[in-house]
Amino acid sequence: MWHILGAGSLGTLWATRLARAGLPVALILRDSARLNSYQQAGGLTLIEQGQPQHYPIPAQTPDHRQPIQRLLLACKAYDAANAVSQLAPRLAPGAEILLLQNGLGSQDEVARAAPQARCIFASSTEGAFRQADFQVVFAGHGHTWLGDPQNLQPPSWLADLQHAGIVHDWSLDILSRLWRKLALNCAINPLTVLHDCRNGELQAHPAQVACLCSELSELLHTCGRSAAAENLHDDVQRVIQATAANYSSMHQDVRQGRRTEIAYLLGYACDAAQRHQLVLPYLQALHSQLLARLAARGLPSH
Ligand code: NAD
Ligand code: KPL
Repeated sequence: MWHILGAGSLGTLWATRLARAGLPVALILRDSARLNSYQQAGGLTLIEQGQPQHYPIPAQTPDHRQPIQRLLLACKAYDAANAVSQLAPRLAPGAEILLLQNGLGSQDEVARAAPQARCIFASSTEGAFRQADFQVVFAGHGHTWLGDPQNLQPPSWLADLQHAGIVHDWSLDILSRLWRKLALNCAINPLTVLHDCRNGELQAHPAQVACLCSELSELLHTCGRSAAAENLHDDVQRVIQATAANYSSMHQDVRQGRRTEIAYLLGYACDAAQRHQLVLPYLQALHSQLLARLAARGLPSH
């Protein structure tokens, strides 16, 4: 049984694909009010290439008694540890938790909240967004890397993902993948918020992007993640071009007045620099400017 916490964008994308492959799935929703709304909707809808498909997947609240063997955690990084603490009494011996959160920091918080479970980290380039409550658009096909820094053996259920058409690889160095994605997000997302622009418009600010990439590379080397620093600037420029017409996820969050994952992206990078007594003036200034912008919009700094 796949227990999936969070019926947002990625939770829906995973739940619907696993369910249509005939695998047993149960959604865990926040509370009984959310469960009632879900029951009124009658299930999840996934929209692919404009075609909606409905999936009446069973759902429950966190206080349900069913033991959990395999949990897909599909909430934002800032909700992850609390969500897992709530479910801790239900985790069966040998339980596994698959963490879909972007950035770094939440993985350690979850591991502390559920020390008895095996935590498998994921880094995904798939894209999905909520069109309405319980209706999600599969916006960008991509790839998901999974890995466990403490146990390099892949879990047996990777075959389920294959069966469900979830394109993935088992990574022997998932932390480098997460650091690389964090660096990409730090080089692009905050600047799109500060310039209030699409990713492609950052091509008008090449010096800022180059400075950031240089400091981020220095940070990656210092943190022992040299592999994640390789050709960072080229890759950032490639992503800016490839996603030129898009607004970054952080830009979308800020525009829609939603809390951002800043503490797990730029905040995490600045904390890591401070821990290593590394002075990265450009990154730190960017962090301060971003915090000021969020505060001006009444959004939290963490
Ligand atoms: P989302 O906001 O669409 O969905 C999160 C869901 O979790 C929400 O429905 C929320 O109500 C639910 N939730 C939070 N706490 C809960 C709790 N205690 N119990 C039950 N439900 C709870 O978020 P998302 O876009 O799916 O993103 C999830 C993570 O995946 C983020 O870290 C994000 O950065 C990452 N990510 C998202 C995408 C994407 O395209 N959406 C792509 C790559 C990575
Ligand atoms: O992942 C992204 C995001 O918007 O969060 C990209 C497109 C890579 C920009 O950083």
